[in-house]
Amino acid sequence: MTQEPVGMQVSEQRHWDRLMQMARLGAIPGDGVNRAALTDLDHQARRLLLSWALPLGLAPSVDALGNLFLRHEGTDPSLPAILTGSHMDSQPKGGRFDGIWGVLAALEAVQAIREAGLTTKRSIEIVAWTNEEGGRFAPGCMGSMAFSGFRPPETWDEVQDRDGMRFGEELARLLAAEADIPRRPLGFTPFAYVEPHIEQGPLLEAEGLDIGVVTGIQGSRWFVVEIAGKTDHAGTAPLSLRQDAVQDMVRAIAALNALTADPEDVLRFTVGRVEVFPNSSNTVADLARFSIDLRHPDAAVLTARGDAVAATVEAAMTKCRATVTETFHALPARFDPMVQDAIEAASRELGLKPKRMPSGAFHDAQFLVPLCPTGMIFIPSRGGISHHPAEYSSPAQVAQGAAVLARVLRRLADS
Ligand code: HGY
Ligand code: MN
Ligand code: MN
Ligand code: MN
Repeated sequence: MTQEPVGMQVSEQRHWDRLMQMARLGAIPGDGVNRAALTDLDHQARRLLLSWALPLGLAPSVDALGNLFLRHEGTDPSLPAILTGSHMDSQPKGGRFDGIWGVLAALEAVQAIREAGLTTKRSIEIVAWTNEEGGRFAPGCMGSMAFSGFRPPETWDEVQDRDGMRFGEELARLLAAEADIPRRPLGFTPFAYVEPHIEQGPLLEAEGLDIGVVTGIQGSRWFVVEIAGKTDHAGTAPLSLRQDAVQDMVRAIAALNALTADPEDVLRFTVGRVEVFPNSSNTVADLARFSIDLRHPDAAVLTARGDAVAATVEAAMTKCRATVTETFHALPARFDPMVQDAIEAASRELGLKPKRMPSGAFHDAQFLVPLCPTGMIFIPSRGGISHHPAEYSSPAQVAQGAAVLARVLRRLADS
């Protein structure tokens, strides 16, 4: 138990049990999770969350993007609420904590406040954002981007997953399955937003510290590159006459590696998804499609490198035609000092060791920054591992993070 002088009791056992029960939805070998957005597993995870939240008296609601809210009513419901939470969807070969810990920590923190018989002036809304990962439907952060007005909700209706399912149809299926949950308009302005999330990096563990007081998030840009050639017979077509989409893709990626070479090793460049059609060993490919994930903390560098992607790919083409589409652009974000100070103070009050640090991963919080004072609480990730089945934070660490959040929520909700 994390002792709370003010009467709030975060229950380590209850919180851990819920995390492990949720991890069974989409469990994969090695203690991992594969729970993509808008799948039946996602539906089941939302129902499991509701089964814990509704008996507490939290009021559920869902908006047009499927963002799910659970409201703890304050003594003055007219005041802008405190928003807290994260996402429930995972990477295809993800872990048991990325995203979902933030949602369950918010539930645990609000439950600790209510069980202590404490009221708060402002209401507190727990949120589970739709499709943060972008693993099934790219890009990520669709729910928080639509909520914050960054993109209109219909932007992604036609986005398809690898089975040809459309985002708009899958979203409609989810909303139909949750017809029993009251609807709410898309978007509102919170008083503040606090997102608990695992660090997904090695710093806290390496320095023996407990809580990350996140100062900001680096910028991210996603692109999809399509290279169109011509199918040909692998045994008869002369190499000199081929329009081989795979060969030109290889040239394009080599050229992008040169564009993104960075002696300081700050820039991040990832080709995580490659698709080849018709994907037959004895047919020259006429279509190659690959993803680009580019990240840097400096907006100018991210702009310069990202804006050069299309020209770099074009210049690498020998016989094929390339199209480059940008699907995601999140600017570097800086978190509000007031929220950072509240997280640091709560950590120290609990005898924990905090560290101010940036986030290499993007988060829904990035899109709340223009809307309201925003901050994030990190807990350590064992070995810095994430987006991997071995992702792990201990029962004590998840409970400590929830205890810090409970104090931060109370402080903000009474301000
Ligand atoms: O990709 C990211 O940075 C986040 O973890 N989804
Ligand atoms: Mn995440
Ligand atoms: Mn993630
Ligand atoms: Mn995130």
